[in-house]
Amino acid sequence: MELVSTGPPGRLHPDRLSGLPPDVARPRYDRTALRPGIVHLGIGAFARAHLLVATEAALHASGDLRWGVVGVSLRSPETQEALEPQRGLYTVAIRDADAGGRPRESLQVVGNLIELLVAPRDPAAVVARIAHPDVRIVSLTITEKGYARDPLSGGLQSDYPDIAHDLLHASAPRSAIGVIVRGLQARRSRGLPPVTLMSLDNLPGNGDVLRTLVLQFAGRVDPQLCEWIAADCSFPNSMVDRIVPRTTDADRAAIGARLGCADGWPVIGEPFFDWAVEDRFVAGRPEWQVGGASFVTEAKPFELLKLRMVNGAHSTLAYMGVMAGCATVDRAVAEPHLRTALDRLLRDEIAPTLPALPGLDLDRYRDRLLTRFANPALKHGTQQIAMDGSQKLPPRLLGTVRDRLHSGLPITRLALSVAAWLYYLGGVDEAGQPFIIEDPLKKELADLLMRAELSAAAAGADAEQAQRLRVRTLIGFEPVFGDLGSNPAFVAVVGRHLQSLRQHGVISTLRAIA
Ligand code: CS2
Repeated sequence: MELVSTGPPGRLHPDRLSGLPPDVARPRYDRTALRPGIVHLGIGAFARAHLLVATEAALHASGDLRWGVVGVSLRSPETQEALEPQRGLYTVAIRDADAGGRPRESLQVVGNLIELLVAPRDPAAVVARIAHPDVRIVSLTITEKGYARDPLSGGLQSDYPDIAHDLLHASAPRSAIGVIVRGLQARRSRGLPPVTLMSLDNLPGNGDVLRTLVLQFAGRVDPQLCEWIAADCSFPNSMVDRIVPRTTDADRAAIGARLGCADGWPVIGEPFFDWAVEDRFVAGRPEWQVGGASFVTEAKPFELLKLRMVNGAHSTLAYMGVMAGCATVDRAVAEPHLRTALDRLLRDEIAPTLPALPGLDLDRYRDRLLTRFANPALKHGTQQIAMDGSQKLPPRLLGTVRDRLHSGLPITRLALSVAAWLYYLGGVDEAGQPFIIEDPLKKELADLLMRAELSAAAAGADAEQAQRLRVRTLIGFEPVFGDLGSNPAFVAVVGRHLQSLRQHGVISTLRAIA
């Protein structure tokens, strides 16, 4: 008699799917027939709560099983280690509260993740996957810092250690751009058709950014490869939106209890889902519209809307929230002064910079955004959003600042968001609790803060002059602020806010500019 495997004891596993509670959604297609149509680089929580959920809906609706996902981690083996024993199955928990404020949650086990690779462990396997005949799309969620993009020129940072390594060594690439180009090189040398390269990161023109970097890298490797990629592969821009807080051990325990078996890495998300993607797929795509995607001719206006409204507001709440002792976003927006200030920032300074989009009601968008932030079931950590500020400020806040300065419009509230980041970089909240700053430019930022203090001290007893020097030094940091450092109006207003934050704290400062 053949033994039926049930996987590791008590663990989510294909053999346990039929025994899950009836209210847990699960794959209704033959998982064993899935083909590896998509290679996704950066298989973290966001992709698993967004792209893969839309892909699951498409698989259910169309029965087209060419769109299984190969998930690649570019750094840590944690996702693979958690999901391999589950054969790639994992749970998505969608959480909000009912009208009475009681938390509610719906669970779905997603089945389209068919293989997990860890690039540092086996880079050749990742390159081989991209060069697999069944693969049609390579997608990415590698966060802003994963692109190795020079903040000033917008081009490839070729002295970035992983890029420098990947340019020199054809095998064993480490960077996302290196992995992609080596994968495309292998495809071309095997005579395989081109693929679509799709960035899902929070960058304006994310597809265009990816295209520039990939072509620059490929041009250094082989000009003919570069021409082939430029002519035959496509790089659609896209806007993605779903709040996905980091999974905690308490989430794992609660979800495991509902499933009746353990899930090593479930993901949490809000009910809201938005995805506008340019319909430029050279080798086909899943029917993602059934999972909530809109196919558009131009995604940039949607990206601008989302980055400036959702992410600009998020970063503002994060820096002010951390400093004022609000550990989660819902607690930050429950603070009346913060909520009012955020509402006015969105309405008065951000919304007027956005291009009109047919059918979009910005007031409703703003109201819905504040409701999303108030979701008490998400427990989205302000520190999680606060990380990588040097990468996030330019696309989220500084573009808006530039547009308004260019039109001679006031930037009082935007400048306060910028000052809140500088205030946060001090590393101690208003209750005196120190915290760790996570940022790829952490060392540069620490040096900068030190330089700012030294120049302030050198200015002697005049406190105002010292403050001006401090702020000028900080805003003179070109990788973040670019030319804004030489704009006296910007420097002056950020300086005033920073001084107020340091002297009176977040809430009193907000009260004063109400
Ligand atoms: C957040 C985003 O962590 C962050 O920086 O602002 O991840 C945000 O939750 C998503 O972009 C929402 O779509």
